[in-house]
Amino acid sequence: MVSLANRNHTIQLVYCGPFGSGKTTNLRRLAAWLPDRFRSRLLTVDSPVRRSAGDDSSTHCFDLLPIVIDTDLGRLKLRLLSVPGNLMYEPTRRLLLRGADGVVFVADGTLPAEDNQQSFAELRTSLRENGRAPDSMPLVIQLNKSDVSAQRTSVEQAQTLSGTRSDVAVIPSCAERGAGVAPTLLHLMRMVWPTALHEHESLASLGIDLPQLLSRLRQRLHVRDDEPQGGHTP
Ligand SMILES: Nc1nc2c(ncn2[C@@H]2O[C@H](COP(=O)(O)OP(=O)(O)O)[C@@H](O)[C@H]2O)c(=O)[nH]1
Ligand SMILES: [Mg+2]
Repeated sequence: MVSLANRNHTIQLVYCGPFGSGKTTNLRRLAAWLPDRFRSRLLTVDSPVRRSAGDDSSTHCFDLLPIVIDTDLGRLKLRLLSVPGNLMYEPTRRLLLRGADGVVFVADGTLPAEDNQQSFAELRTSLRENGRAPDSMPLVIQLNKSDVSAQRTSVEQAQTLSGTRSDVAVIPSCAERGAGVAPTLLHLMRMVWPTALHEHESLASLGIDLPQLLSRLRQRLHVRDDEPQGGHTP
């Protein structure tokens, strides 16, 4: 007998990247497209740490957006998290990355390539410290702020972030306007699904395959099936 608890499955997707690259904006966009605002509400968690004495503004800690997909046989929860890029939050980042099934690295096209590289290196360190092999983590690189004319990180430079990996797509985006946001998530799900199925055998009991899952996600996000998915693969 399958217990109800076994019918709930969670896939954790973590958005990382430099401070201000657009991680929260990605999740905000997705939250605004989802029809069920109640179950899929964007939760922003602030830490009570004060920057200085007398400052009572709390600092931003992380964002959480659940996307629930029900099938006839159970429920799949995509847990989207955005984690701060700066070093101060390394422990939070490490904790949230521990359970990651996939990662979106949101690079900031308006930053010099070295800044994106440094943030990416920190992501790799956090993964390694969790005992996760950075090179086998399902990963999509989003190159954000494509609307700004003064680009300081090119698509080619973004592509080199992942080193010799040939399975990592770079998706140019303007998260502010919503462009590239859904294709990034859909592409990451494509990368994550085979590994997730392998690692959580119970996922198979949901009776949903990847094309069905992507189609359900597109419906939820109002993306047409024939819409180009974007992305540059080497
Ligand atoms: N020009 C432009 N600005 C953006 C874009 N995406 C996000 N931003 C802005 O960049 C700033 C930081 O975004 P935010 O999502 O808070 O960054 P986070 O630190 O990665 O969560 C905000 O002022 C956003 O409005 C974009 O595609 N183009
Ligand atoms: Mg943020």
